[in-house]
Amino acid sequence: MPGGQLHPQYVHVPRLPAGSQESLDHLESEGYVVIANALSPTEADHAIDLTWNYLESLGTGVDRGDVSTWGDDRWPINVHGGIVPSQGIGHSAAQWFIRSAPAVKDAFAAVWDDDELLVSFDGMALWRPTDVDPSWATDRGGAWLHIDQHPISRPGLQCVQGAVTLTRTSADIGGNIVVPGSHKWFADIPVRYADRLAAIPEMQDHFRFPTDDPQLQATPPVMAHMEAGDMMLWDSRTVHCSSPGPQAEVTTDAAAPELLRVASLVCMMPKSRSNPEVIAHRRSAVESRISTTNWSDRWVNADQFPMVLSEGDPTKYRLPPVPQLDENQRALVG
Ligand SMILES: O=C(O)CCC(=O)C(=O)O
Repeated sequence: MPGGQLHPQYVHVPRLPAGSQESLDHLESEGYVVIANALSPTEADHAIDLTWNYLESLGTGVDRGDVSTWGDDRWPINVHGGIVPSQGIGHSAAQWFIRSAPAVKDAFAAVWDDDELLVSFDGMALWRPTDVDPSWATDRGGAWLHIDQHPISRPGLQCVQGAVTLTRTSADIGGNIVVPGSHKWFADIPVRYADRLAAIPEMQDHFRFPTDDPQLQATPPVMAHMEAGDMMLWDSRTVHCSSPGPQAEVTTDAAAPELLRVASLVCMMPKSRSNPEVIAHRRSAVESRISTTNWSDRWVNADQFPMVLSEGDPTKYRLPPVPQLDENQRALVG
């Protein structure tokens, strides 16, 4: 993989029912699993509509029917070329709709054998068409293959992340890529990468894998096929990122432009891992519409990410309205 190039294989893996033993077995052995139909195709389409409502209500002039309004001057701040992590997206109607789907919770409840769960206030991967503007391309996988768990301060299984795709994946477009079985490399990272780790604060749950790592070289990443409404779950110790497809070629119809990829980041962890101080922050985050990372056991304000603050002016966006949550949703806040 010279120069950080990666060649993910586009694969069809079993799409397994939420909460099934097969799904848990796949997650444990491979470090990831595709859950079938977390949302129905109709619900996925509805969630795309809600996502556009969010984008159009930012007050910057984004219009879903006019691709000339999708430029960076109007689009919410995005990182890695494709992820919108802040500007109220974590409390958009789209995100609350998706994370309230029963199958989403069933999948996480089975992972933890616990149905008292807290949900992340994560953002979404929104990929604009690269034939219209090549600079909209998401970062190539080799640039940011990572795990989302500190290898020293958080030993063992701590978190399982999720991405519900609202659009069907294809080899052309790309999506989330994972390195099968790489969660099993985690325990050796402090030994193999002591110097690299020394530079990472213990509270920072992000570790980038160098692409010349011999284990990575020997294990090609995969991009799993997913139907609209499917959810990928992956262990935070699994090496992953997103990447354009190996055959990235798309053609946009200017009369009916579409996003290439719309995926909701969603993560649930047992409430027992959190604490009253974090929960107080989470309750107030709903009112102030602050987004978070995947972790719900620790308070991490995604609107304050240095990467977000350096990418644009956060004050120019109108926030979505304060979500009116039902009892089940309030339980997911804590
Ligand atoms: O699916 C994606 O766009 C990448 C998500 C990811 O790498 C993450 O949430 O850590």
